Amino acid sequence: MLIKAFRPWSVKESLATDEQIYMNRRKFMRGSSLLIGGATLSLAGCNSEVAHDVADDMTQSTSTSDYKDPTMDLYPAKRNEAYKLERAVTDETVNATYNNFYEFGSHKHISKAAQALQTRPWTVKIDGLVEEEMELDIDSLIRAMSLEERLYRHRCVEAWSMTIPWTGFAFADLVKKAKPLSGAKYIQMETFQDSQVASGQKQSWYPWPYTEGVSIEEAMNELAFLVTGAYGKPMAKQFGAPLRLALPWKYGFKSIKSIVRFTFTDQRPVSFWEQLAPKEYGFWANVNPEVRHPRWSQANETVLGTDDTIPTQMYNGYADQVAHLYKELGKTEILFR
Ligand SMILES: Nc1nc2c(c(=O)[nH]1)N[C@H]1C(S)=C(S)[C@@H](COP(=O)(O)O)O[C@H]1N2
Ligand SMILES: [Mo]
Repeated sequence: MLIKAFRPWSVKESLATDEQIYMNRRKFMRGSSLLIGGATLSLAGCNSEVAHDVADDMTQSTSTSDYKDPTMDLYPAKRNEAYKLERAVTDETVNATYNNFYEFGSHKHISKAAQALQTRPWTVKIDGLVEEEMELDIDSLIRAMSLEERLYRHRCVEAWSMTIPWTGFAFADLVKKAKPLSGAKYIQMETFQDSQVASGQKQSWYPWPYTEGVSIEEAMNELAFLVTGAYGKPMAKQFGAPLRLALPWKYGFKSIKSIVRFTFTDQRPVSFWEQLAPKEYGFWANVNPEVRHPRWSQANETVLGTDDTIPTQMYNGYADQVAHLYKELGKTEILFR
């Protein structure tokens, strides 16, 4: 019955995931040895890993609340009614069993594997062009911030979408805490690296750790949200506990999970996906139904947990809040890039 419920978007997924990325990667490797060093890989190895993870998934529990989190008392946080939506919230079970988290496998059924991630103790480093570098314990950080709940749309570049009640705090508050120097223009973020718990990180042809970047103006935008919880409780590991980003006007890959580091810099960061496929996953990556991904249309999206396909909106429906950030940029190419 689950299989049937997943069919609508698994069609889309087959267009968009590993084989093509993998083939692309091979093309890329022929042109450059920059990122891969002496890595050897085989398609057979890659496939058996996927088969293993899918088998795992068939026995998994869909519960997301077994883990006792030390910040449990902060949930549910008060909802900020400014971020209400016209769409229904995606069913938690659907959302919690269909995740993109390459550290735990290059397909969507990683929720069981992700339970191996130890989210305490967890330290977040703030470094680079800041007044003073800091190492923050996650619980002190979360308790120092003011948590609220917001309903956000989420649009993956693979043309599926969902709606999530995230809990977290404004990215702007972290930027203020960091006290960036005047030369800082961008923030690079980094995910944990530990191939003992995240077997995907043994796939050495990927440029681990996962990184992403935003401009300081983007980080200061009211929508940029650092997420600590979902569905009224501390976030389940597969969502990117204990701290992930939500940038709802950008394709989902910008919303980096399980962050351990924020580096303030004057250089535009080159993200994990941009290193792998720069023609497909650019820096800005704003949702734009008019600009095709090189391999498929972005005009519509399949809504997870339903049979609906709906038109995608410019900036994923958040043009009022963010369009001004990009008025200097050219229309098609750069809106996607
Ligand atoms: N560290 C890390 N962050 C990540 C990813 C990933 O593979 N690793 N996948 C990205 C992509 S492509 C999407 S669509 C979203 C998926 O978030 P979800 O599983 O909560 O839907 O996480 C993003 N953040
Ligand atoms: Mo995605």
